[in-house]
Amino acid sequence: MKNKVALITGITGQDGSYLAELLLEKGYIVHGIKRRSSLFNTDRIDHLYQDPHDPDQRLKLHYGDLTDSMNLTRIIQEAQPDEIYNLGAMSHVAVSFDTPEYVGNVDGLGTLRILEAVRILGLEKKTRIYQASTSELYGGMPENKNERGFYDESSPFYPRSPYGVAKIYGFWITKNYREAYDMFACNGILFNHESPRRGETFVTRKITRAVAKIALGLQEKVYLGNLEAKRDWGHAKDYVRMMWMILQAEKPEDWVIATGVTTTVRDFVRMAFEVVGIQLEFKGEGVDEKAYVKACSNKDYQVEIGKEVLSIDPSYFRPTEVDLLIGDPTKAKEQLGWVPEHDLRDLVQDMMEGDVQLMKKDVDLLKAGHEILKQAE
Ligand code: NAP
Ligand code: F7E
Repeated sequence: MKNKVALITGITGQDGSYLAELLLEKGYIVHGIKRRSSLFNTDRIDHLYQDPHDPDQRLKLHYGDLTDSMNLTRIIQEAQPDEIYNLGAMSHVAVSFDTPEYVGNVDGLGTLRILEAVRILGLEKKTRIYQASTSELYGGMPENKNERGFYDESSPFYPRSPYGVAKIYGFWITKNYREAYDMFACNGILFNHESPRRGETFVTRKITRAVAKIALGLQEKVYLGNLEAKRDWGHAKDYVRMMWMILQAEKPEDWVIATGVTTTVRDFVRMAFEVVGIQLEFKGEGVDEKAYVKACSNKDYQVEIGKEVLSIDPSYFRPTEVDLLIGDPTKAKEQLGWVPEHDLRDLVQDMMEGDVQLMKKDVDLLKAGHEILKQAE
């Protein structure tokens, strides 16, 4: 049987890397678009791309950018994909306030460029399209939750950042092309999902990296912004499985993917420290809130009792914040049979294990450096 062909924009990102793994396991030929950068940017997919000269290599990378229509059209023409997953985006909400025009171009118009290229090439009936929509569309407006207290497929949108506003264009243009041209184009409205491959400046990964470093004596404390914010955090591995399921559904539709549980940033911090046996005590309020070590039960990670390990830096506050997100994945569970394999505790454990291993390499390097210096003396 002929291999199915997929094209992933954003293949070098967290989700793109897990999705590429999944699709290769399923026997797909996977084309990915990577940006040119002055440093290597393929760390997350290098393990999938051992020998680029092997003609049987099923992962094929193309240089490209979502701001370049001609480039996108050429790649789609060459690949003739059965499925396109449009995951490429400037995905950082806080940064979108600094680069609003760029975000509009990439996250909003970029989606249009993909849809229009498929149409121009006459592939509307062949190519199914997944658009990476987001819970940021809801903006956390409390009055827009359903009667059970969740955001679902029928909740109104009220984006609260240039990122959310750009993604709302992506959402509606996808829906419009589905209706106007009868294309199999779907939105996955995904709530936050994390993993050991999460970008280092998103709050979960910033926390797990900092906690690992603090436990190993490599960092004194971490500075965060709004600890009250609540997010519905799932594991990226469970969410990329849903992206594929959405494109295998009978009809093109929009789907909410979430866990249905919401947690504060403060509690995520607590859980991450608990993985390394450290209990915290939070004291103070607002910008004066701090966290101190209350108990330390793991002999491998001895941090002094009473040590201050967290402070607030107001520069991380956003001009407009999304206070609380919680999603209702009932439709995806009932109609597509989605069963997530990870809960928040597993997720924190997985991320902490990844970062402790990573930071231990730094400790080993430091020790090796000291050894060499000692021998040279
Ligand atoms: P990510 O780790 O930030 O990855 C984004 C990817 O997009 C990277 O491969 C990046 O390339 C690429 N990219 C950025 N600008 C581009 C451009 N101008 N042209 C082409 N590619 C570009 O994001 P993620 O967490 O994997 O998220 C995947 C998608 O889902 C994004 O669209 C995001 O907005 C959306 N989403 C994410 C979440 C979440 O919680 N993770 C939730 C809902 C929706 P570089 O590697 O070169 O930077
Ligand atoms: O922030 C608060 C911050 O940057 C989460 C993206 O994948 O999910 C992600 O967007 C919360 C916010 O993710 C810090 O104010 C506190 O309330 O990890 P984040 P996000 O903004 O929710 C959605 C669904 C996407 O679609 C996006 O692409 O944590 N927070 N202190 C902090 N956030 C950061 N980054 N850094 C802090 O120091």
